[in-house]
Amino acid sequence: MTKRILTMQDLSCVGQCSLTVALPVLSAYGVEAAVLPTAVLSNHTMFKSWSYLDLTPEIDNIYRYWKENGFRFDGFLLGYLGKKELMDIAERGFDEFSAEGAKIIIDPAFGDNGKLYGGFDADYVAAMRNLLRRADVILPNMTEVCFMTGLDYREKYDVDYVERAVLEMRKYTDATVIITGVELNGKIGEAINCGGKTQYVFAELLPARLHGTGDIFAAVFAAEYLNGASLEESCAAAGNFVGDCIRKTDKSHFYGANFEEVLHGGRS
Ligand code: PXL
Repeated sequence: MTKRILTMQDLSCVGQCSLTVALPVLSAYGVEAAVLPTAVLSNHTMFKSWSYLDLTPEIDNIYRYWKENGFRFDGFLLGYLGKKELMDIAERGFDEFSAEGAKIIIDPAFGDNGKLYGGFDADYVAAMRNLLRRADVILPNMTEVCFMTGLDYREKYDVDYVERAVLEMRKYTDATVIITGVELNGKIGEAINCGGKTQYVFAELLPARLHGTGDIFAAVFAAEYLNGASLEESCAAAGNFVGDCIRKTDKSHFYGANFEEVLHGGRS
């Protein structure tokens, strides 16, 4: 049976991130994608200005009809939510709409490169950290781990630092911790920890850092994982896919990665 996933994140009308990434990627990977848009933005927040329509007030209504129609989801993929009030709403969603054995995958999606995205603060970070106790798998990057745990953020680090980051994160959740975008020994990859020894999956480190690659990674990972791939296989598939997207992205394109051509079969 085709798996059905509910992805909760914003809809940025322009910008190749969150739902405009998750929907096509999940579908192309053979997963039925349902959406809970948390907000509509004119464009993502790495542009110089943006509008923001909060959709939180509509969600009660949406949930009411989902309940009436008896919808259930095999998985949840959470990304950029936008407001801390959405954490409770997400928990209600898990409680009311999980199919048996449903997997909850959360990408905290509030920061990168040592900084919070525009509009986020310490309260949001704390609320996200609290939500992570409900997850089966979490996909923070190093910036997000540091904000959530108080670990000092570093541009350059060694494997001991990554192991510390994993242990710090484990204090807040029993979920599988997958730290994304880990750079070690000239490669980039993921540190995967389910409580025992940390496993690493690496790919080629490319010179470009593009916006939205975390969202692409999360969507591929979630689809592969729900379809039965192991954690390592899902990370490898997602990491390689992101690498291909970066290679396909024109140098003059500054606001996202070219995942479309890769989905379309790598046509250049
Ligand atoms: O890619 C994460 C993301 C998602 N949604 C919005 C964003 C960002 C990152 O800045 O601004 C609106």
